[in-house]
Amino acid sequence: MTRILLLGGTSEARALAQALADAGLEAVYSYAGRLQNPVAQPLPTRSGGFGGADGLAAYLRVEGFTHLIDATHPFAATISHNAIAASGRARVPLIALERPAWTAQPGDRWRHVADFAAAASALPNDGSGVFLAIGRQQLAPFVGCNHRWMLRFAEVASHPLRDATLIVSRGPFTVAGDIALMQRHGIGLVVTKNAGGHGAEAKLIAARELGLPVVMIDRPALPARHVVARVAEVMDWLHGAADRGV
Ligand code: 3Y8
Ligand code: NAP
Repeated sequence: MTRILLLGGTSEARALAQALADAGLEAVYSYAGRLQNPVAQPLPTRSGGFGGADGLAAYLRVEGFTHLIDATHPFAATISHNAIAASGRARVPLIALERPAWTAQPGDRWRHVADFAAAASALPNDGSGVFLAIGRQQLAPFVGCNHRWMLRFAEVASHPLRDATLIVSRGPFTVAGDIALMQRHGIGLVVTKNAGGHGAEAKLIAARELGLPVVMIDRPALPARHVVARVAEVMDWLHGAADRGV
């Protein structure tokens, strides 16, 4: 009997949840519990950490899951490491659904950096307006930088930056909306994670149309695992596994 644990938190995870529900497969959608009111899902949900890889492995065993799907954000590296370890310990097959990284298009002015500290070091420190579109968890490296910040969080939260305007919105974002936002706040540069997907790419298209430079933070490296980019590939994997009786 197939019973799936889906580690979510992205628009792709929501699309996969709908496909699993439509296929009548038994599945549970898992949130980290970061936000007060996450998007509703067409599956039963659970929220909160598992207590590391061992906690996740125990949860898989005790709850009788037969398949583990990691559809978390490319920058949610800890849970993805834990999913790989827990899959081995609990002997539950794992597949990752991960959208391809964004690649620069004609007209883009991107500078790739390896991490958040490198992004802070790449800034001009000239007091200009910067759209720091990375959420709230990784702001410490930017505390000493001399800029007028525009931040965007999914929910109201405190932050360590001076001279900052906080926009609270979880998307979906539009190009017109992000162009208007950047013009209204006199933005001269955008900092973003290479999240990929369509849920946050509006700001990149807006920057291109405004001719603004983008500091693009590359994804953290993850160990080898079975990764696909489309919901249909996950469904094929599940049907294939079911046919093989795993
Ligand atoms: C809790 C609840 C959907 C899912 C929507 C996607 C799109 C909007 C892009 C910008 C960038 C940012 C942030 C962002 C995106 C989608 C997608 C995506 C970036 C939700 C969700 C949860 C989270 C967690 C939240 C973080 C924050 C990051 C805001 C759900 C809405 C900035 C990432 O403690 C915190 O406040 C943590 C907040 C992690 C990063 C940060 O460090 O602040 N996402 N985002 C999930 C959970 O509890 O498990 O899943 O519906 C999901 C979405 N976030 O179905 O439409 O799919 O990429 N989310 C970043 O990319 O830098 C916004 O503003 O342009
Ligand atoms: P993270 O740093 O990789 O994980 C930190 C801890 O949070 C994990 O060790 C685990 O706790 C718990 N956790 C994370 N995702 C979980 C899930 N889906 N279900 C249950 N527990 C989870 O994660 P993060 O970057 O904070 O992201 C948290 C959530 O927000 C994820 O669902 C992710 O998909 C979503 N999200 C993140 C970003 C981003 O920029 N990071 C962007 C969009 C959406 P335990 O160790 O106790 O098990």
